[in-house]
This record gives sequence, C-alpha cells and structure tokens, in this order.
Amino acid sequence: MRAVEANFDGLVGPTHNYAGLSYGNIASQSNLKEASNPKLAAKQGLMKMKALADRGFKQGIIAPQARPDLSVLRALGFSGSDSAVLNKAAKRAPELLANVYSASSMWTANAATVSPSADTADGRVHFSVANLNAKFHRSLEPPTTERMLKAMFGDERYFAHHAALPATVQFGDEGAANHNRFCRDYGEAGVELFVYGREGFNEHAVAPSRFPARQTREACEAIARRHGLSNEHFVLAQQTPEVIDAGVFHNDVIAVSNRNVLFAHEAAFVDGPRVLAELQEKLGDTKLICVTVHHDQVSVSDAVRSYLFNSQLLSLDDERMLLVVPQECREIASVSDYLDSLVQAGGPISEIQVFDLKQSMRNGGGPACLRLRVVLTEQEVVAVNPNVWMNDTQFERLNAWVDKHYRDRLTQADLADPSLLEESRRALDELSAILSLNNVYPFQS
Ligand code: SUG
Repeated sequence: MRAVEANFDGLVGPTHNYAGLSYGNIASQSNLKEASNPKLAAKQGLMKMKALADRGFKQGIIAPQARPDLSVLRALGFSGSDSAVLNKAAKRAPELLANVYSASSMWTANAATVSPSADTADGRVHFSVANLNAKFHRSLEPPTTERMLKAMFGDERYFAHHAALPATVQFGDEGAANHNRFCRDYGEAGVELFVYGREGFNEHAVAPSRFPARQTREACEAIARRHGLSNEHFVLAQQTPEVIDAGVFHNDVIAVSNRNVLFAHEAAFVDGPRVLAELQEKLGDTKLICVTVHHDQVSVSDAVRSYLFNSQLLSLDDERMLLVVPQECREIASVSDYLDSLVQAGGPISEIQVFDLKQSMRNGGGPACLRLRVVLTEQEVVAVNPNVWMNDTQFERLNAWVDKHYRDRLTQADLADPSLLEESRRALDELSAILSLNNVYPFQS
C-alpha cells in the first residue's frame, strides 16, 4: 500500500509565554520571565508549515488548547467568577496561574505516539495520547488532546484512539518525542523504536541523577502492546542518563529518523551498538543507515544549545533527504561546520533548510517538537478532516486570524488580566470553525 508521512504541527496558542516550567529543559529554565511574542510565535510556526507544504510535503495543523484552564484552578480551591478566580490565583499562587496559562500543547511531538496501519495488528492507525505527567502544566493536556485527535481522525474504520496511560510515576509517557519508526517505504511494515529514560517499577535501575527522566520503559511496553505491535516489529532502548543530565529531556533532542536512516549523536543510547544491531536484525534486508555524530564533531552541549537533532528529516525522493533545522544551528560554529560537511559528504542528507523558530526555541521547542508524524495511506489521507490540511487558503485565513486576535507581547504580569482569557476564548471559538473542529473546547459545551 502506498503511504506518505504527514506532519501535523501545533499552532502556537494566544497565551504563549515564558514561565520556566520545565526543570531539565535548559531553554525553558533560562528564559524564565522574558517577554514573549505570541503573534510572532504563531507566524513563525505557520511559515514553517506553509514552506514545507509548498515543497510538496503533506502538512497538517493541530489547534492549540484553551488556556487558561480555569477548571484546574477551581478544582484547586479558587472560587467565584472567572475574573475572581484569576485574581485570587495571581495574588496567592502565581506559579499555578502560569501553569494553567501555558501554551505547551504547541509541541505536538508530545501529544501522542502513533503507529501506522502497516505495523498494527488490526490494520488501523493507532494513537495513544501521552499523559505528560512529569510536568504539571503538561499533565493538563491529555483530555483535550484526545478530543482534538478524534476531531481530526474521526473515522473508526481507519483510526483507533487510546486514552492516556495511568498518570503515575511508573507510566510517565511523553509521546512521539521518544519514538522513531524505521522502514523501507512508509506503507510497508516497519520497526518502531521506543526510547525511555528510566524503569518505572525498578527504583534501583540506572537513571539520571540531576534532571528527571520523563519516559518509562513500562509506558513504552504498554503502548506497543495496545497498538498490537509484534515483538519482531519493535525495539526498546534506554537514553543515556548522562545526556538527560545534560539537558536532553526527550530523545528527539539527540536523535531523529526517517525511513531507514537514523541521525543521532553517539551518546544517545545506553549500549548503542546493541540497539543498532537489534534494529538491523528486525529490519531484515532493509539496510539501516546510521549518520552518527561524534563528540569531537559536535558536543552534547552544542547539540542541546543548537537543537541539531530536533530537526525534521524528510524524504525528497527515494534516496535524498532534507534536514529541517532551527536557525540556532547556523549560529554555533561546530554545528554549522558539521552541517556543511554533512551535505558535502554525499550521504542521504543532501540539503539543509533553516527556519527561524526562536519564539518556540526559547521554551525548548524546535522544528521536531512542533510536529506529530502520522504515516497515512492514500485512503487514510482522504479520511482525515479536510480542513486541518495546510494550503494557500488556510494559510491566509490563519494569518489573518492571528493578526486579529494575538498580542505581540506577553509577560508573567499580563497573566492576571481577565481580558486575556476573553481574547483567547474568542480566538479559539473562531478557530474551531476555521478547522471544523466541532466544539472541541470545554468552554464551548
Ligand atoms: O515539555 N517546554 C516543553 C518543550 C517540549 C519540547 N518537545 C519535544 N522535545 N518534543 C517541555 O519541556 C516550557 C514552558 C515554559 O517554561 O513556559 C515547556 O513546556
């Protein structure tokens, strides 16, 4: 069956701000309390989507979640009118206010783990919503993510949806950011690589000591089971504790794959040679190509600062691939030199395309964080909600919508302003019509 890889990017929401909420994510921590520009952030994301759609890549859009999430503040004991709740939280618990205001659903690589129909037991595309239980602001996303994915991939003949795993420490799950799939052609059965940072039920196993490991082995195993992946079609790997301690809070900050190519730093996995050998064995006669970056080429610290591996690796044809990187990669000499040598080497990666995503990058979100990969057959493409595909019309509409509703400056102090809540609701109400999302937001019901 012929299939394509579609990328569904998260549209940045109107409350995008820098609240320093993600311990272990160095950019998030270091930009705490900077002023953000939600309008520019949304436009930077739209530019990437449009540019890739114009080059012929299948590009979809995932709408932002409604923030602030007042239901959480109410559940935590704040009462009264909406503005009274905001006012009290701003005075008594500003850190909670920042959490319920986060626009973090933009990083759709963390929305879910997706297995294409060629890999699953029942021949449907399977989605497992991530519980994101490691960070409070992100743990608020799963219920709306599930509704959102169902509003986009609603046809049960083709799409199967699983709710988030139990949101306990044993089952920490951060979705596709810790998942890669290898194959010859997208439509053929592939081998899925699940990457975890610690073992949930074994507190004595090797784990990072400085920063938290968000994904557990047990979560990976549960997802593979739910999706009906046979043992011959998935591989488990542990992220090295050292790289997590150096700021690699998701595997997609140190590795990315496309088809039979793995682009990764040599420090990415515990017992890397074993992982690669198992992948090759399970891929059979499809040859795994490893583009491995060594410490003396790019240090882990430069990889984290530049987000070299948080890139998108996209097929230009059957041989050549495009690497989509953030501008920071051209601002750090070791990384920029490496990219030049990579293209000159004549390997599968033949072109580099650079995007300015600084607004998202300052929260630790690069090109790959902003997108959820969904491999779809031609029939499945037709079954997707048609209004979520990026094209000239949607690009114009969405830009006009951003111009109309978004602020160009947001600080932590602005979060206490009740008109920001009203502005956001008006914007998202209109957006759900543009993308035909059918009252997906809790405030609409
Ligand atoms: O979960 N940052 C996100 C970034 C997610 C990146 N995703 C991938 N690597 N796939 C996170 O740490 C920061 C929010 C703040 O500090 O305001 C934040 O949530």
